[in-house]
Amino acid sequence: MNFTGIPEDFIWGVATSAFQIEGATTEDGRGLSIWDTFCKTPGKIHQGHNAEMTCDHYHRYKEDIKLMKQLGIQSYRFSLAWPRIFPQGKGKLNQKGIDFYNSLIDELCKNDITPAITLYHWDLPQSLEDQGGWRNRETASIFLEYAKTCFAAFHDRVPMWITFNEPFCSAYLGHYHGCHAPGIQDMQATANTIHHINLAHGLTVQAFREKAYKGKIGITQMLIKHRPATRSEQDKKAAQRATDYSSSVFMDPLFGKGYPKEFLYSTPEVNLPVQKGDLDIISEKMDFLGINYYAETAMAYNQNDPEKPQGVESYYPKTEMDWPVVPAGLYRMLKWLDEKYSSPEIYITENGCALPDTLEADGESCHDPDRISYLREHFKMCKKAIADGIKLKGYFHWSIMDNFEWAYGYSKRFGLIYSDYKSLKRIPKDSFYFYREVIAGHEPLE
Ligand code: IFM
Repeated sequence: MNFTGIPEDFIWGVATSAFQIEGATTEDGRGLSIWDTFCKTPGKIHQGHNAEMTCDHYHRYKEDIKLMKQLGIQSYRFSLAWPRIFPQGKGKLNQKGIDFYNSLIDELCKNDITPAITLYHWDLPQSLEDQGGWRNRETASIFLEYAKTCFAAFHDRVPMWITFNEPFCSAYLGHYHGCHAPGIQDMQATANTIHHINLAHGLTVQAFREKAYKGKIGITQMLIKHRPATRSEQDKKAAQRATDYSSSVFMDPLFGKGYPKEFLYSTPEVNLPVQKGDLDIISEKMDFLGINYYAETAMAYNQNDPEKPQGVESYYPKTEMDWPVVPAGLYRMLKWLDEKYSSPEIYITENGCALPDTLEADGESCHDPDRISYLREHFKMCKKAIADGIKLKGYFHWSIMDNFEWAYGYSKRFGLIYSDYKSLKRIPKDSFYFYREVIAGHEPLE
């Protein structure tokens, strides 16, 4: 009996990424990534933290899979570290990298947990960055070769493939704001990155189709569908413009709509380096769309600079990331996607919150009631969307355990499991047990 009201075949999972949990950054032939370099750049990461050890998942993956089994998830979404497989990004393959992921995948299968692979979660090999990184069109073809190698090695056990995680972050945070690797601040570099990642995605989907692999392939987007602060036409336009900037520029070309005109008009100083045939490649049909939902923001018209809509305050509580908790925004987002992009099959490939979690004096427990209510409210929105007929097929919580939160280092905790970074002990939080009840079908999500 399932009391949740969410269909039995809905996939419940958790998500991580290689750089954030693996550690072992210099072991078994792994090459450097742009994030290794960024961590060494003074002032870029909170208190100079790095990911050399992080959760040491590279050595402890069996223990972590045991915890996943206890949690009862059906699927585990993780990323492959490109520099573990091709230390220089291309050329000589590192067999030990392939061996590690084979062992991880085999262990998951042994435990009846379906592997879901993300090919790129931000750790570009440093030697490719040295040749222009994502600003260079050539990187898209090199990515394709890497992706083909991964398909050939793992396709027999992996039914779900995600080409890219959150191109938004690689493009804007990495190349416009400069707060992520490679730390560039240039709008033309951002536009090049957007287009070349979109292109790499399309080439990869085509290659997957050519081999007729059995699994499904899609992409994960961090989308922000901004809502207008008021009903005024100007605020509506401002919200639309902000959405074009953050989301439609990634989504529209994937769904055969080209780049949003508003984006092109409002950034006349930059050129999207589109060549003949690119848009056809980019819009190669995917099997599903992955979305990472964390927050929604209200946007208002900016009198001082009409081209730059401004975010406004609202009443929602905020997480440790200062992100407003807006469960209804998830529902609005799902509706928007369903309507605008002709009802794609959707997975929520990340959702979660950073909270000021602390261990109890016994060192064995961590009470996180706010995460439980966060989850409950977001699950209710999933249920509502499914009831509306939206093809929402699964949910992956970010994250199974606290880990290296990029520029914030270890200062933000997103896990269902508390990570003690000194002892490397993993301590399930109350939300771990709550999620287990949901997955088991016991929690009426009302
Ligand atoms: O930790 C990140 C993850 O790598 C990508 N999505 C958002 C998460 C929380 O910031």
